[in-house]
Amino acid sequence: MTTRPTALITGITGQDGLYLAELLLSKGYEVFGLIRGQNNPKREYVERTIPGLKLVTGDITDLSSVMRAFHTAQPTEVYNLGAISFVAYSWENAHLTSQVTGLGVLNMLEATRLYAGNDVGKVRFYQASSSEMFGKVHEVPQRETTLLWPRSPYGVAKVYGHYMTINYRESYGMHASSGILFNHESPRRGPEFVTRKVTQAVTRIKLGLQEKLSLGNLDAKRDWGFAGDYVEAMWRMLQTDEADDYVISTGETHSIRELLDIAFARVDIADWEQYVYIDPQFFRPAEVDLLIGDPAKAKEKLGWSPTVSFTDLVHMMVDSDLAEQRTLAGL
Ligand code: NAP
Ligand code: F7E
Repeated sequence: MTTRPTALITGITGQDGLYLAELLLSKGYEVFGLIRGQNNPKREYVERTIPGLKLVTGDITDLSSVMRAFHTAQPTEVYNLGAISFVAYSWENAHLTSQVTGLGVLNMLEATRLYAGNDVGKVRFYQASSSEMFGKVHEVPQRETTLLWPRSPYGVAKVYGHYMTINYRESYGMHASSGILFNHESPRRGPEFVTRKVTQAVTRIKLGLQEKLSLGNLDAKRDWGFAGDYVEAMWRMLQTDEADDYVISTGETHSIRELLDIAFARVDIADWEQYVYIDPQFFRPAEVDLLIGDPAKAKEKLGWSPTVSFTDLVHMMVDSDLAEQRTLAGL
């Protein structure tokens, strides 16, 4: 008798958790999402958006709550997406970020190990590592072997989780993989991140609901892809015979200025400079350098490639925000 594959996803209320849950449900998985807090305000939204998903309560900083979730879900695959993920916030909350984004990974690995017992093949593990680990980059483009030199408390915490995942793989023979994901965005991206901040503001300016947009470093560059593509890569990593680490990226980099060009042009505004203001509060104590990933290994070993171009991604987000802002404003 074959058992139905069952996934436990942490970070279920976040952008990637939603896309991954949809993907796995479409593949016939039973899917459990770990949701934290006594009355998480996003619970109703998640339940409405992903019918068929089962929610279990727990917090990745609390090992016994995670163990309880494992016993309820009985997972064959675990995706650890839960984290404090906003880099700017991590300087102001470095300790908390270390607890959640760093030590939370240890709790998830330990829960997986204890749950699997002597049968390490019982459950496979995915860790959401990040291009922020490359920080002060030592090689362009960055690949799996590039030296890690994080430039934010978030990046440091991710490096801890990354090496702990490798350590559990090597120490216990666990099928534990890390995806070193470069920035990925979508209409579900949190509004604190620059792409969504821009697409929301552009549509509100177009509709006469907002007058200006305050930003930080317009010369910053990122390798931006579509979140829907990137969760497919996570799943593929857990279907391989051998666990490993993979860079997931587009191989292209674009500046915030290019993002502004494309987003404003989508709503027929050519002279965006008149709406954009530079506000020093959005500059960071340390920026990462030229982030651009080389996804060759993922292409070769996982058969994975991105399918959405940067321009199409920005158009997708602007179109979605325009519809949402119209509805919210009753237009
Ligand atoms: P996101 O939208 O910020 O979601 C983060 C999730 O983590 C939320 O569901 C949040 O739940 C949950 N969480 C926070 N603290 C938690 C805790 N103590 N216990 C359990 N869950 C907790 O992030 P995302 O963009 O989907 O990214 C998913 C993962 O990939 C994160 O680990 C992120 O660091 C990593 N990553 C993201 C990118 C990217 O470009 N998106 C790139 C590389 C790596 P609440 O709603 O309850 O706060
Ligand atoms: O910033 C610049 C800012 O906050 C991108 C997370 O998912 O990806 C994400 O981290 C760039 C930075 O994303 C504003 O200085 C300018 O250079 O959208 P972001 P991030 O920091 O790259 C990585 C891979 C992760 O792992 C993280 O979890 O945009 N920027 N002006 C601004 N950024 C923001 N947020 N707001 C501004 O006003």
